[in-house]
Amino acid sequence: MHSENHLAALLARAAAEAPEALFLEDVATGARLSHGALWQGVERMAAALRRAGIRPGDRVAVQAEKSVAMLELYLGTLLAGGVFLPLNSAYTAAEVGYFLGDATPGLFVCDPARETALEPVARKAGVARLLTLGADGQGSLAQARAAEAPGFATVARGPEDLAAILYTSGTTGRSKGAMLSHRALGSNSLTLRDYWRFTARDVLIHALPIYHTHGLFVATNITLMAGGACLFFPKFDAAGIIAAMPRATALMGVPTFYTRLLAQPGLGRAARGMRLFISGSAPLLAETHRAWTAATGHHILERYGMTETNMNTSNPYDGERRAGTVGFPLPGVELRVCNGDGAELPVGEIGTLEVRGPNLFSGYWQMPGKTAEDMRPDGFFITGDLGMIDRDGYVTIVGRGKDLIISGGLNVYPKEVEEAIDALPGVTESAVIGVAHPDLGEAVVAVVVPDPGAGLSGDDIQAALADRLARFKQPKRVFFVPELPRNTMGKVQKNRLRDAYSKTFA
Ligand code: MLC
Ligand code: AMP
Repeated sequence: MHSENHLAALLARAAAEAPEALFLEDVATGARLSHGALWQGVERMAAALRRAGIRPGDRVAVQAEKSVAMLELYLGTLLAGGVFLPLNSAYTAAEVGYFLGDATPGLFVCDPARETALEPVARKAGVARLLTLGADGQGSLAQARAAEAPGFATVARGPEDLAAILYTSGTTGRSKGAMLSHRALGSNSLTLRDYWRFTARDVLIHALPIYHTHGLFVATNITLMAGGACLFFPKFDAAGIIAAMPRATALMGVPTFYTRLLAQPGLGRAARGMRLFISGSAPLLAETHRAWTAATGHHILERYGMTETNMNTSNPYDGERRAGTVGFPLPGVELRVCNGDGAELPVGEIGTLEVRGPNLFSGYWQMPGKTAEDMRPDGFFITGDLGMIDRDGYVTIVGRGKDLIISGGLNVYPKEVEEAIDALPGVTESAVIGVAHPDLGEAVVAVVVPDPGAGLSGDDIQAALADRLARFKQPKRVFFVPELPRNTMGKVQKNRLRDAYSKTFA
């Protein structure tokens, strides 16, 4: 099935073998979908995309709510030879405008409710077509798909062709589109399926968003490749997940999932029949790992990945899942700890993590200079994460060399928030930091120097940012200071600010 299309062939193999097997139960509606029925819908979606003018290599950008139709759009884009480009549904129109202008998609798909707001943005960015897709099955793309028949003639795509572009913000300036090939996605998902022993008997609780690597590629691709099923939640819902556990075998989540689930009654009983709990995208506190074991008897399996690299390391399936570590490099992935010059450091020393393998991206979209900066000549990618490898081979992430906040598993680049705040009238300058937060891991905090006599309040700042930055990037707290601490070079000392505000959410 779809044998000429590298990634689609890997994803659709299980459906060809057992088309009647359940792929998904939509928790919101109770609707159930088999693997075979999924791919029929995907073929109809691919036909609609072709009719909308999508040709091989065209980007298909989408900002929509999580739905089965959006999964069909992802897979339909692959069949049509296109490049899938999902955007966080929290992005403001201004943010969406940047991505559309940079990626120049052949088609932009948005939620029907946002069409009026986003149509001028898409037009300004020069996007050829705008169609809509609602989580409730409404929208012009849903109608176009309904008018098509299954049996699409799949477009041939090789391992090095692009399957997706996912934007990741940069420490300096603009967001970068990570180009992900059929090879990178296919090889990583196969490795993970086998490493974590996913089979057709698995039922995954899928409560992650599908605009990021974790929910889209790790969770969805593995379920497809295993021929397993998922319980598809529109978004995270602690009580709903507890209720679903007795029918499920596995859960993938960010650490916030686990801290929230720990506060739920009935967790221990519900988790009894589960096979596997996986955490990633942000550091899982060792204390959460231990509390989970105490409550459920299960050891959470923590793994480490990035948009650019897919998954790099994982704790073992058998053997010790060591709290506070991200385990071992996955089969086929090489990982080394280096100093700033790329020289490898001895066991136990802390340095920058560099990785190499078939899982790596193909570069940043239209940014060859930036791509070259982040790659070593021997093909290792410089992650910007700081870590070490211990004598037993376990990798521990101890911090980040890049100025990055991870809030509830979502990345926020302080620079972007600072630029938005600094542009406001009455602001001299600002520094944005991540502060420990019991629910989100880290929360965004802004420290602002107002112009003399400006009389600004935190609410003024929040209100002014509302249509500029997605809600999750907006500061949870704003503090005003007469000046920022600087070192002798004039650089803002963020570590001093982080210390000063460390108890904000304690
Ligand atoms: C929502 N809000 C957040 C937030 N999520 N604020 C900060 N950080 C977040 N992550 C805000 C909303 O804007 C809203 O603000 C309020 O919190 C409640 O919104 P909600 O929609 O009810 O939140 P909730 O559904 O509870 O979402 C929290 C969450 C979610 C943690 C469940 O953010 C989530 O699913 N995160 C996972 C992200 C993810 O998939 N990351 C993987 C990236 S891939 P207000 O003020 O309006 O009330 C990657 C590579 C790898 O990193 O290794 O995997
Ligand atoms: P993203 O750019 O959204 O793909 O986020 C990737 C970043 O998330 C990595 O560079 C790490 O900083 C972080 N990350 C992912 N998994 C883990 C983990 N298990 N522990 C600590 N940090 C993680």
